[in-house]
Amino acid sequence: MDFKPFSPDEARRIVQSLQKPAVYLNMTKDWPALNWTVKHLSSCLTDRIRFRIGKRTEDRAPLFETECSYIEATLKEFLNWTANDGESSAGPFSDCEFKEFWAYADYKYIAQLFQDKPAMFQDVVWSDFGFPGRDGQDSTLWIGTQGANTPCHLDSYGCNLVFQIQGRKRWHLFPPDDTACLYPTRIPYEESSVFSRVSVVQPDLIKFPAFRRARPHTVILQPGQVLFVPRHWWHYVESLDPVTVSVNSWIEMDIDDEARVQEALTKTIVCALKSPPSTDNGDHWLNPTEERVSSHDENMQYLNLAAKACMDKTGDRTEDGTLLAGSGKRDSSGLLKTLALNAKGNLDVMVNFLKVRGFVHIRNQEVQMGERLVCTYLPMT
Ligand SMILES: O=C(O)CCC(=O)C(=O)O
Repeated sequence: MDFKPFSPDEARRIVQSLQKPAVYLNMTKDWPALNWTVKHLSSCLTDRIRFRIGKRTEDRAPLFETECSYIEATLKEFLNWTANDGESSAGPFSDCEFKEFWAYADYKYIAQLFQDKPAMFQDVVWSDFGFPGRDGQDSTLWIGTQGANTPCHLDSYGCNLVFQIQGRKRWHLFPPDDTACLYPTRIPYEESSVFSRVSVVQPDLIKFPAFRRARPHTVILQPGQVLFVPRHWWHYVESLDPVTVSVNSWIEMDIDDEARVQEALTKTIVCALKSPPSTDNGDHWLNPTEERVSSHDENMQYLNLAAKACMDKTGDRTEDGTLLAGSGKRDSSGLLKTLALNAKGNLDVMVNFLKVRGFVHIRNQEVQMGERLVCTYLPMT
């Protein structure tokens, strides 16, 4: 087939209206990024990058990034390791038995990786999907071995287009309505990701019985195909072939304004609960993708900005022009400044605030127990 099955406008309309995952075929034949095999990329990118390492054996608990080991190596060394012939140098991978471990250079911003080769950005042509100007600069790159996987999570913002370049990946997708069956948690904490406590390929059904009711949509994504992941669909992703490469782009949506407020609130709560030293806080709760723990003041600023942007759009203000209904000290400009919040202390203010706004629902007992944490969030019913 020489022509593309959808015009950019048609492809975009599908992205904006479809509520189920879908795979686009025959849309990328002329994309230069089809040549982005690891072999090709290893000649463009000679710096060391960080790989996440895991054991190939499946566990009944998800392997979160907080529990992985990491190796910094070049793509050449990675490629030599995957060849597994013992002839060429695998650098830091040499200490890792190829048959036993997988490696994943995941979630790498192409804008950063190839900042000295900006011409490469145009190799990814999202304008074919009706997003003019969107290219590799707005995309992330994922390079893995067989068995490399991303624990089940949902992305708080936008929807997602995923271009498979080398090897195949199996995607296990679950609709947003299955959220309760997936036992959501914000620990490990990463802004914009809600993780599931269930290992979806080896579920512990004694611990997570409701998972039986989850409705997986499974698809194997082949090179050249583009997967559309609608907003708030959960996904667990595993690499099936010896080497896999994919590129994705999260497409912002108007409704993200609200999600930004939810995320800012969640961040404020999690940091407030987990930052103080306590017996509950010995775990590695911060996902390695987060640079550092932000201060309460920073979180409040972030929350205010998010709320302001959201309310400015919806025009939802109180009489005196204050943006946020509810409690909490305010500074002279009416912005929320502090909330009574500490690890074991009074969360009522925040919980009430959340409920008033209808943004999130917090399971009160879990918050108050403060053991494992903490605040799962569920859509308000
Ligand atoms: O490819 C993967 O391993 C995960 C990708 C992912 O989570 C995403 O694109 O949102």
